[in-house]
Amino acid sequence: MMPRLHRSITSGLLIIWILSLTVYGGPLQADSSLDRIDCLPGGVEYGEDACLRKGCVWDPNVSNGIPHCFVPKKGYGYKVASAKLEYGRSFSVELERIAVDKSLYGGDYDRITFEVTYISNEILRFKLRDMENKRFQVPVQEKFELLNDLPEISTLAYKIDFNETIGEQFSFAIRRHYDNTILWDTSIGGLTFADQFLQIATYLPTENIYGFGENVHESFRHNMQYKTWALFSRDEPPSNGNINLYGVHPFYTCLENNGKSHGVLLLNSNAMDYTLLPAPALSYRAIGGILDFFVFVGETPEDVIFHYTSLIGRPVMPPYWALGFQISRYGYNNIGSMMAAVERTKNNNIPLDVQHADIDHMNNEKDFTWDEDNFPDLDKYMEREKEKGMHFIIILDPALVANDSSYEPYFEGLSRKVYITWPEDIPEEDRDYPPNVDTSTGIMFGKVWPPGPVAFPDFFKKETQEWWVEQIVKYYNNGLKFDGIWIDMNEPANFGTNHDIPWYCHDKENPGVCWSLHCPINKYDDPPYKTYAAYAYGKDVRLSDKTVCLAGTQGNNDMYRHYDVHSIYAWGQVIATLEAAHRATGQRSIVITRNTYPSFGQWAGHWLGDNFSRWVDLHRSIIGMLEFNLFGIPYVGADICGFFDVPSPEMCKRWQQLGAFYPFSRNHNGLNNPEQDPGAFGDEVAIPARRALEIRYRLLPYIYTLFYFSSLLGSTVVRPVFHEFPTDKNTFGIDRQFLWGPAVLISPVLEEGQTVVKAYLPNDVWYNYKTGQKETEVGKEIQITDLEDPPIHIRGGFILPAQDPGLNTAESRKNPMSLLVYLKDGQAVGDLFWDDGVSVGKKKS
Ligand code: MIG
Repeated sequence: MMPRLHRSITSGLLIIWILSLTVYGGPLQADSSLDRIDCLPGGVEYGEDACLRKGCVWDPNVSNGIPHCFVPKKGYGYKVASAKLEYGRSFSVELERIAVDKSLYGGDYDRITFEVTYISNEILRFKLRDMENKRFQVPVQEKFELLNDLPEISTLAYKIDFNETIGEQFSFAIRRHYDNTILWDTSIGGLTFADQFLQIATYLPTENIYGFGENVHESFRHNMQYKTWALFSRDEPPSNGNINLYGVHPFYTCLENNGKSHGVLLLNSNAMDYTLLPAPALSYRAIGGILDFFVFVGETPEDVIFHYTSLIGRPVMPPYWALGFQISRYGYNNIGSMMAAVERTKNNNIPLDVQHADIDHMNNEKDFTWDEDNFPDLDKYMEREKEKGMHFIIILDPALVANDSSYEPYFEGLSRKVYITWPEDIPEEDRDYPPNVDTSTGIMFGKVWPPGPVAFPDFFKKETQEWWVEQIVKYYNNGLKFDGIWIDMNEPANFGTNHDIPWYCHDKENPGVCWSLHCPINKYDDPPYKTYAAYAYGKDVRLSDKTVCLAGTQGNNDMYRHYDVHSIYAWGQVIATLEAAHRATGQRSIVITRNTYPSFGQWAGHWLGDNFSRWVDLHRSIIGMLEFNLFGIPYVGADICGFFDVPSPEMCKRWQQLGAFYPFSRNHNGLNNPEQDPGAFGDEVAIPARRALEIRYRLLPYIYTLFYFSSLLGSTVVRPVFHEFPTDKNTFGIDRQFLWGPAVLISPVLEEGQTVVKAYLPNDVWYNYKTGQKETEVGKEIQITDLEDPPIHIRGGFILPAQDPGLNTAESRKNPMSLLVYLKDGQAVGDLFWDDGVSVGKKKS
């Protein structure tokens, strides 16, 4: 035993030692293999020589994805080069590069600026940027609601500090003011600011990390074992691996040890990747722009989304009918099979609100046309159905065919110069043009669905947005009376880029058919570090794969490179499309978009893309849906019963039961598959689908109210269980169950032949929805064996507004309403938002 005095001195010293570490240093890492910043990511050139040439450390003795070659923590990065300058709510300091002989990819900046701004009490912004402030910065921030209206500051929820001594290696720490929890700590090293390679890394307070996308994460809570994921929008089905899909969301949330939570946005739209390290830690690599971060220091997890959406903008309020069930398929091919699907659904008494029309309803895949041979009187059919309460959503692809002399929308766009062009710095002879087009336009043509070369509208131009709105309104007035718009292929997708024999080429002798866009070699199409957005597909794949050339120019006066704005291609498109839909229909309308980026939820919802009829896709759809709720895009759902491949009746039944709880609930099918709408299989699917949708329709007033709160406060509609129980560790990893708002817990069947659902009930009062019985076992996993209907529990203390279901929302809205009251300690509360469901309303200020 130590004498008392001695012991207190020892612990006093210990406290000082810990403090000195937490102020400027990282948590002590017993095992340095847990926090390695990979020095040769992508593995293009790998080995000890390559490692040492970059000035990194080589360790041959590790496995399991631990980097052999890593950036040294000390002696690499930047040092403090000036005194801190303070201005009101911001400060800045200059930094100077250390170890000028070491460069990972060349082009390093010798001096940069670290700039910190207190946006609000809960939102901190910090930038690492070029001193001249000339590099590309993400334009979507123009429509960030909060930045246009900064609140007063009173007490900051955070602190940020760094060792200000000139000449000291630069790193900083961000702490929660309340309890000093370190939220960010960049002493892990690796800071790099080069023309085409920006890297930053931080220790994290816990392993409870959620978000980032759009990727197919196998679990909602991140795997921290050196998992790297790509971020660069791409026409890529949700399949396997660390690939990136259609949208980009460099936003994560972290649940701290005491139930408090924070979120972090990296506002960068260049190609990127991110790695989760076991320390726990996180590293980012981007190949353009600047490092522009926002930290949201909330209280609860929901509070973080409230602050996040206060910045990026609150979600759009969908019309009531858009919460009804929807059917769709690529390849009805004629009006008869579309009508048959609608009739099958109705004849089975399955509630149905929306019928979609995919590109096969168009005339040769041309926007603003329809195929009057195969879809005769589609306009009249739509009008008849709409009288019965149905609604229609039509698809639009961005690229327009250029070689059809009768196609006015293209030529109107041409005269208004709305298309993406080749840049002046790529000489005429290096530009790739399809045969028989007018090359004097300078347009960068590509190839998508229509037969012939296409041009890509550049929605960063005001002129393009106006032209797009006019086309849509004109089409509504002269063509189809749609209610909502589905915008696809806006990553933007191009077919066969850089492929000598593209997949659509069935006649190699015919260059008019087999031409595909080939991008010349240049710094944008061939950056020194290509990110996992390319490396995930192989060492030789270029970033322009499946899209247009990154050297292309966009924006007024060609102010942007496609390289910088690729992943936000659809930004101006979602804004213009919603505006056009409002103008055309005079009503609220809905837009669903495939490409998304932070803030897009202000204008649109999202479907999770071309999934497969596989059991694992049911589970993954829950993860995707939870993530998009964190991203401020709560109107989301996966294609029920799967897009590619053929579902078994059992799978389609279980998927209908799950999909009845997607905010965007649509059964959608791919080309050439057998019919899979819920009426197509007979009673085995039709009856459970109807019963599940009747629950949805009964609870529509509740979910509509959740959307109202979401549009007002950003709250999630589909909610991770831990958002309501942030101190219950058992909830942190749950991704096979989800909540609707605070009170409805859905525990779906996700496996083939499953006879038992193991559902965790957090420690609270829960009622079985079907039986109305109060559960006796809580705070543990229960076994549910009645799987005839989707297993649902309602939380005590809540009142759910409800309405008897109808065969569509026009019908259900005429039915009696009721309040479902679930008591806890003899009490319950609830909310109801109710309106006509279609008025446009005013944008909140
Ligand atoms: O490359 O329009 O994700 O929902 O049915 C396929 C046809 C193009 C992809 C969309 C899908 C849609 C399909 N589209």
